[in-house]
Amino acid sequence: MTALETWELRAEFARRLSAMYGREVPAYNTLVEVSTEVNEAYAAKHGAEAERLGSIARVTAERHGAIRVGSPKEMAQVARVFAAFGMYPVGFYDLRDASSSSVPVVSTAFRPIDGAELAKNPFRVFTSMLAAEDPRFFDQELRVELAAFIGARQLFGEELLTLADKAAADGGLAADDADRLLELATAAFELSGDPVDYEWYKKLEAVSAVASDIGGVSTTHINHLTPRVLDIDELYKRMQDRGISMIDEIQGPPRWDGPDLLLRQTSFRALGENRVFRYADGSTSEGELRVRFGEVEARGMALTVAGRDLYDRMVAESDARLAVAPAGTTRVEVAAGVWAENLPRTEKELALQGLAFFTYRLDDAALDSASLRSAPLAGTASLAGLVEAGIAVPEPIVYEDFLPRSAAGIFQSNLTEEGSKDEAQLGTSYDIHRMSEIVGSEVHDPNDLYQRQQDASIAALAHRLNITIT
Ligand code: OOG
Ligand code: NI
Repeated sequence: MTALETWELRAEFARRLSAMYGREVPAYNTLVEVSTEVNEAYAAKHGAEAERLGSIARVTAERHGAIRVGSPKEMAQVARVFAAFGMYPVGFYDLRDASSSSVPVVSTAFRPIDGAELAKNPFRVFTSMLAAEDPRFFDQELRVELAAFIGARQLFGEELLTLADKAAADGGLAADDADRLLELATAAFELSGDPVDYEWYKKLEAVSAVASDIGGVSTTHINHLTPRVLDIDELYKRMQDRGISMIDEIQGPPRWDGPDLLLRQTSFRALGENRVFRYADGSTSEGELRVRFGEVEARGMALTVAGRDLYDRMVAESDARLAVAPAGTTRVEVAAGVWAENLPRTEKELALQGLAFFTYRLDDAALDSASLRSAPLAGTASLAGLVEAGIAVPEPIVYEDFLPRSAAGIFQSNLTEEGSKDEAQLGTSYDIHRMSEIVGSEVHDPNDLYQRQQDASIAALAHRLNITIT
């Protein structure tokens, strides 16, 4: 029997989770179906351009999942499970203070970090940990109860963790072990039919529906699984046409006539799912919980730190203008205007202004052109000069990460209650370093990963041209 390499394990893990989630939340299958239709239509219309930010094969298989755990111990364990699939922690998101909506979690995303691995299968999972000791959300009594409840449960069994460690150490597994790993890992994220303690669940729900979803039950589950689509506005329309009502607007950058940037997402509330509740007197009854939803996303180019600063300023500017705009004006309309005023409309300009990350391809035809042959490149050349001359062609690097404000918005898409938060208290502090300690390995800074990819391509170009690029 043949062994499975890490990326094959990852692709199969994503497939199995997708099959499971489709059985659990049938609207997800509709979403995947409509996404596939939209992608096929888009590819037929745009040809090779459609593959500028990833091959059609990659985009069709592409998913991100979202899961939520309750403690540093659970976070460290889930990191071992994901490492088996070549998925490593990238980025730190503190959603406790994200804009107007606040959720009592801190998060990272587990994903492949190397270009070749991403191209083979980019499966990623946005993973949130309940900030169960943050006094702004949980009073002393609840903190003690939460720690006891979460401390007593086991989300990931020993057999799963041992197999995961083996897969990570060996870069894959023999077929039998691979099958067992996949079976156990998928099952760990299945919605449990175990009875839910009604009073405990409701007590947490009064603080936050996210807190009850995480700490109110003794297992974890996929919260959503998100396909990638090439035209999210078209998808939004087609879903509405099918009678599935989406949240009010698409999160992230507005639609505009320049290149796709960062990440645009939208979601719909899933239907209630049957759960069994257990009451204080020991009796049980059937009930319903609405905790999961459908989400879809369009991915664009990764922005540099300067580009991201500009993006954040444009978001703030859009908010400010919206606040004084005539009634009925939408955020998206306002934002589209702000973008048109502030952003260059071509990849080449974004590259020249250092606003987005690129790899650089050598255009041999441009290099061979007569004028260049008569005046060969000197010992050094500027990247901008090479781009202007058409010798170095910028190819966009796709954004592989998440946006904190959109994430907070997505969290809200199945919440009906506001929840409560005591602003007078001081929050517990978390950052990317603390998250690295919790996870047990370095949480990568996404900017470093994009920068490394860009630098490597410039170095390769310099090597081929036998010059120094400044
Ligand atoms: C995660 C929400 C964030 C996204 O795509 O931004 C997220 C969650 O609901 O657990 O998935
Ligand atoms: Ni998501």
